[in-house]
Amino acid sequence: MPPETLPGTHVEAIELRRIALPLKTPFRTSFGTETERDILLVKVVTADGVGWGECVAGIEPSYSSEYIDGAQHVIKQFLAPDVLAEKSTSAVRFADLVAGVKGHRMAKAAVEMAILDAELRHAGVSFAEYLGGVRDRVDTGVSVGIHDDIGELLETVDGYVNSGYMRIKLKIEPGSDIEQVRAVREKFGPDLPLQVDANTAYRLSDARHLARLDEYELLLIEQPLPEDEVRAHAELALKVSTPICLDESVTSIQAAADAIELKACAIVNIKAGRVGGYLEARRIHDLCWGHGIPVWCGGMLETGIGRAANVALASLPNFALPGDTSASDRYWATDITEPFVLENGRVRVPTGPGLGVEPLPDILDEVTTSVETITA
Ligand code: OSB
Ligand code: MG
Repeated sequence: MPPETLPGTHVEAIELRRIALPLKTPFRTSFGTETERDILLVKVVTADGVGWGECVAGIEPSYSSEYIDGAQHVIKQFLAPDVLAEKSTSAVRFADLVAGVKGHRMAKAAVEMAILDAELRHAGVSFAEYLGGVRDRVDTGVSVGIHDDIGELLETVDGYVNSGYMRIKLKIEPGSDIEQVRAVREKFGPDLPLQVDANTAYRLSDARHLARLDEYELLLIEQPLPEDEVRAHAELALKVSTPICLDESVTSIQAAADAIELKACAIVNIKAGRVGGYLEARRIHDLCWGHGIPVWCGGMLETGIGRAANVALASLPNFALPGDTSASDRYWATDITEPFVLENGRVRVPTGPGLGVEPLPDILDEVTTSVETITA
């Protein structure tokens, strides 16, 4: 379905709902530990039905500059009034409509996603079909938080390998890197697809240290250096043989194009929230494809709402590596939608209209901590 065929819709109200969901196990990265997620869901109420979006901003501005209260504020004060003032809005026009608001990509992505869901539900078209998906299941990996104890790390990885996950990603930071990777390689052997994610925890001066990872034949090292140090990633790439993948640095298609041109990355992690929405995510997919740069779908510990859209995105042709699109039970005791399940290392792409999943009303009520509704 070509993008311009979206019907457009009149948004009558925007509901901002906060939910609290405890993670099954704490998730530790180089920027902190999360034990419970506080998530902002966006529901647009239109003349043609509703649409759902999920904001991936964290409680604190530690992955990027965005955080959940800021996202809710910018939606309420700036994005929602722009949308509610329009007679007819479409996801394809949303980015231009809110171009006067700089940044706040996670906030924008959540609203665009809700509008897109409403339009696609009304049109009877799934996210995957609209975005250009080519498979009905996506290869799935799992992101493993930092563990202080190597024995516990090996146990955790063993559990995920036995569940069938197709690759393991280890979160790393200085002091928890080489030994952990070596231990996992020794226990699981050379055939386990393995990669690491530093979430900006290193400096270019660590190049020789990071080159010690080379002997472990990792698929990639994700975002070793700070977000705005794109050129330094290009220098690092000359000093390590492990392919470099960017996450935090790729905030837009322009940033992706510059990083590719500078040879700062050989692989790109695509997260719709980070780049302002699923439409920009698709453009980055296409750009990378044209440059022979494989991509994979990142994750931000989403509920079934965000996961449905991520899995649809991951069904596009240049998603060549397993994504952080793990099954619901990797994160939650009870997801807010029908759970996504792992089947032979893959997760099924929803086929119903729009996201193809909805929050289950009873569960949603139970986990809701606040609701505010904005009208014109
Ligand atoms: O860097 O990919 C990341 C979670 C929160 C913030 C940043 C990241 C992550 C993950 C989790 O790695 C991936 C997932 O959702 O399974
Ligand atoms: Mg990452």
